[in-house]
Amino acid sequence: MKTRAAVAFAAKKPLEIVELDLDGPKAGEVLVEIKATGICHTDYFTLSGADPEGLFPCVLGHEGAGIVVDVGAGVTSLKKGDHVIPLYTPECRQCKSCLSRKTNLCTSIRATQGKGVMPDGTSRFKCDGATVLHYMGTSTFSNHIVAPEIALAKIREDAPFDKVCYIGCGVTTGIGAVIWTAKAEPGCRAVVFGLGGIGLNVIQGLRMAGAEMIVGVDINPARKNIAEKFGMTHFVNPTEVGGDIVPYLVNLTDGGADYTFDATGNVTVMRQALESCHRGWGKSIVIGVAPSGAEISTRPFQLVTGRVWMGTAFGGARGRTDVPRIVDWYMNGKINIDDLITHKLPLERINEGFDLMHAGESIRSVVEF
Ligand code: NAD
Ligand code: AHE
Ligand code: ZN
Repeated sequence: MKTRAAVAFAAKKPLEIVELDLDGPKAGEVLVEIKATGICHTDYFTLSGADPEGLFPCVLGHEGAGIVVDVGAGVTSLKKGDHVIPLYTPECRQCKSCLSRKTNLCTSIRATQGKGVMPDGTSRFKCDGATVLHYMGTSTFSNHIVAPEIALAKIREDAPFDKVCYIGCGVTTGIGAVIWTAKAEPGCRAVVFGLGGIGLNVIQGLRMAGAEMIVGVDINPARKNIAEKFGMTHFVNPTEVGGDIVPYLVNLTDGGADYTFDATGNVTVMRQALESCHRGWGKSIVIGVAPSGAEISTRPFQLVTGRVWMGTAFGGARGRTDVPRIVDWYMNGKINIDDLITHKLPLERINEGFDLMHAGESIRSVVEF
């Protein structure tokens, strides 16, 4: 079939809207019509050329929602007409990682996913006869995709696509980092670095967890009002703090935070986040994705004295199990998504979504097909 997609033909180039050929679903695969997709900073990270796994040409996008159009042989858990959210972290429930119950990082198709192909080693996309690669197993910047059954969460049919697409990454990553990775408890004190599409969901998760103090740190002063609306109790602009931000935050949190979160992708900030944790028990959670070659560092003393450095992918969520629950939270008014979707764009204007992100004007831009 033919479909319309925003294709990244090369790093650092604007996406081009083209008609692609899409092969139908093979065994274990599903054809989905994508109705809406968010634009996450990670899409920009890959487009910028900083992603060591970035391959071109490809169809970016990993924050979508849509409707099942067709299923391949052997697919049992989904049927035509089901509403779904594609999962860049699948949940096969059979691999060593899924069975361990210690991680959400299903490993069953990670190798082929990272090479931009389906589990059989081939791509379903073509442009004028030439292969175009998938991205994160999702490629939600295409109006239609093929994805493995295990990489699709079935969701309720009354959930609006233009809002719940954000659960495909940002909402789940931010809230999950608090409740599943940090396991933050009522009364805790936390610092969130980076108040964008992910960090504001960390703040929302901390409020849900009953945090007593939620400090937000961002170089963009425009983030203060929206972060307060989501539960931030104190705002810190590092450019306004004279000198090192770490002692400032340690003092503000009375000895250091119980939990800190990096949602910037900046390795200097990641170190500040670790060192702003409380001696003896503070946990620092790395969410941000950093460029090829970037490394984190600190004095081992920081860890010897009890701070814990950890990371999270997709907030520790097990997609097929947890994503439908998060959709319910949204539909029941337990979480706020609407106020974070600041811009809506048609596919033809998708590059403006990246411009708005860079200008610090958008929290999330959503493309509707
Ligand atoms: P975003 O662009 O919406 O937000 C980033 C925020 O960080 C902005 O508000 C920006 O002003 C702020 N910032 C930048 N530099 C800063 C600094 N030095 N100090 C303080 N604040 C600073 O991006 P996003 O979509 O929220 O993504 C955030 C990061 O999380 C990215 O690195 C992204 O790739 C990553 N990410 C990781 C996962 C995961 O599963 N681990 C999931 C989604 C996104
Ligand atoms: N290809 C990148 C990896 C980037 C990365 O860590 N991605 C996160 C999701 S970011 C979503 O916005 C993730 O899921 N990581 C686990 C995994 O298996 O990739 C690189 O840096 O190599
Ligand atoms: Zn993302």
